[in-house]
Amino acid sequence: MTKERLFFALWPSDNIREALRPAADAVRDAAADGKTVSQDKLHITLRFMGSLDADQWKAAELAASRVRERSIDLLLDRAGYWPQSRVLWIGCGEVPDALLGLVADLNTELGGEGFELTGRPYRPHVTVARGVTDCAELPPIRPIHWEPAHFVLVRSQLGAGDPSYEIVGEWPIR
Ligand code: 2AM
Repeated sequence: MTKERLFFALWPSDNIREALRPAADAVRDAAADGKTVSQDKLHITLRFMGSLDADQWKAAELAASRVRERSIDLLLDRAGYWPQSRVLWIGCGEVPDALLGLVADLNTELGGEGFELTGRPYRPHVTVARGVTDCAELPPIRPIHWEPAHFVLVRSQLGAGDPSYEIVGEWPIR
């Protein structure tokens, strides 16, 4: 049975992507090396699901459909670098409780469908470059206000180059 690599995410609108571009470029300039994430692929992962078969995919969708709506006000106002994962990112200086609530809700519903939570504590971020081994001091970010209207399920296909992403499900947040 074929399996698909899937993850839940907040997917920026075109306007937010436009606003993210100069910020991402400025942050990217601080990196000594690594690979830039293209503008159309910028996102915030809510939960990485890994490879799911068709039944698991359906169960994940069912869980998502049970997530309560809420309004989330994100202020993307800081950049960061995680040397261990070699990731350069943009995120929130203060992560809103509503975002953590959404992720907690999603995880609870996924738990009810048999998906166990593994891995590190959740730290929401937009990855702007990968494979960065060193970087200079990061510039300040001109804050970007983002109120996502929905969250999505994304299919990721790995290839020789960048992974390709396809939105395969969408649920309202507010
Ligand atoms: P990242 O941007 O910090 O690399 C698709 O791979 C998305 O899922 C990416 O945004 C990635 O985060 C995130 N993700 C979280 N856990 C992952 C894992 N174990 N393997 C691959 N991607 C993961």
